[in-house]
Amino acid sequence: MQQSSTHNLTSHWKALDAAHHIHPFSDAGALVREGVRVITRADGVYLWDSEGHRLIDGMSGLWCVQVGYGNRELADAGYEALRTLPYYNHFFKTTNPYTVELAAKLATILPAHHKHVLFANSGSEANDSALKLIRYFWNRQRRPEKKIHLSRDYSYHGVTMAAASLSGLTPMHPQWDLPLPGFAKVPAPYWFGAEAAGYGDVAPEEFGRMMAERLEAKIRELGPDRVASFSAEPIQGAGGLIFPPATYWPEVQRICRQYDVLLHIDEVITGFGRTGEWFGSDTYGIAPDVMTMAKGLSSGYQPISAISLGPVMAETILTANEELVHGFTYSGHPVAAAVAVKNLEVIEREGLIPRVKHTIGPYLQHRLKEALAAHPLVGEVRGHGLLAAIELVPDKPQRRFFPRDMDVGTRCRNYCFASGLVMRAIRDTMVLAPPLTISEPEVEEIVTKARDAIDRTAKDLGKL
Ligand code: PXG
Repeated sequence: MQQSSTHNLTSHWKALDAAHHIHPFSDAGALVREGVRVITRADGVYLWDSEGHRLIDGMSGLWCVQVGYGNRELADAGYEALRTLPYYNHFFKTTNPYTVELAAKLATILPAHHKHVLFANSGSEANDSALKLIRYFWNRQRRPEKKIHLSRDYSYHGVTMAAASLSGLTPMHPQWDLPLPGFAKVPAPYWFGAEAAGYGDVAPEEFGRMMAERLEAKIRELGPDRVASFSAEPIQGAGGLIFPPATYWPEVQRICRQYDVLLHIDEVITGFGRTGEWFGSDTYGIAPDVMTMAKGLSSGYQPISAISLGPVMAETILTANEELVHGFTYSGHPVAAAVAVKNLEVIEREGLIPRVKHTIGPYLQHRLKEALAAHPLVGEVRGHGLLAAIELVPDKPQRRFFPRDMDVGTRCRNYCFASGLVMRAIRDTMVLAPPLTISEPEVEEIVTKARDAIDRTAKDLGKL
């Protein structure tokens, strides 16, 4: 590289990116026209781009950097494993210290007596694997007709053929002729959107029960003998941060038990302290039959995911007396496992989870409500732990939305970026999920910048 200034390097990288790199979830033509931002460095809760601009990362990357960027201990753990055992697999009656340590550590923190795990490399692979294990379970139980996988509208479970089929975000389907056969959806417990969706002005508790009843009705409609599983995030993340009313999960669990439907909980976003407990299942008192996790497992420092099994599924698989014909080249990769072990140690030693539960989580929620709940553009500020959402709406007293083509959320997101804040827009819901290590002054910076971006958006719309 001959370029002497950062600016020259920036245009060099942008040109290479435009020429050769296809981005996830992006319009390639528009990206080339509008250009990309080159992120070159990160530390704590901050990112820097190639032109030296600093951004505060209100999203922990993609909901994953629990311990913040630049953690030296995680880097050293990875380096040590890279030098000692950069790769080996688990196929030929072999294992390695890093992977077994991680499995054993997970067994001490997982909910609902989960003591066995399989490893994969992404949330999508974990969910794909979970569905295969569910199918295998029912085959072993000699109930092969139980094959339908239920999940919810607005859910996000990943992009493989099965995980995208499971996902309820409808734009994920038409380009790929999905969902595959054998997938069905039920509505999400999205109380803020209930009125706009035609459910009327129901109280959250009542709405939680109504949505659980929808699950029961769907199981009866399809036939309990045909329904294999219900997959759900404890709190729906990429679908717009949907926090279920308190009445929802107890009813859903009762229904799954009553109809012999396996409960698959997707903890890819809600795991590893995000809600102030190890898992969202702990927060909501959920006992999953099978659970999937990724992201915060390694704080995103390495690609690794896991599938854990409760006693019922574990017993069936462990006593099958036949080869389980599944596994990836990189299942339980030693370097990724070493980083994940260190990550869990840091989360525990630094008390990050009690911090989310008792101090920094409540602080973020309180400050966002204080700064934004009365704002004329804001319909609701909701959150739990270090997950928060701000609904931008046209008429404050009513739970109604802007027309989609106004793209109010994107406008606000662009103002955030311009002022050095990464805040995600999901439709017109602004979303925050900062690192678990964030300090109070850093929360203040997010709140000030978010408020400023929402003010500017409101002014554009003639609402301020
Ligand atoms: N389950 C959940 C709940 C997720 O949030 C996945 C599975 C898939 O994980 P992988 O590692 O295969 O990407 C996810 C991923 C967003 C966004 O913009 C969210 C995710 C991924 C990319 C973007 O909110 N979540």
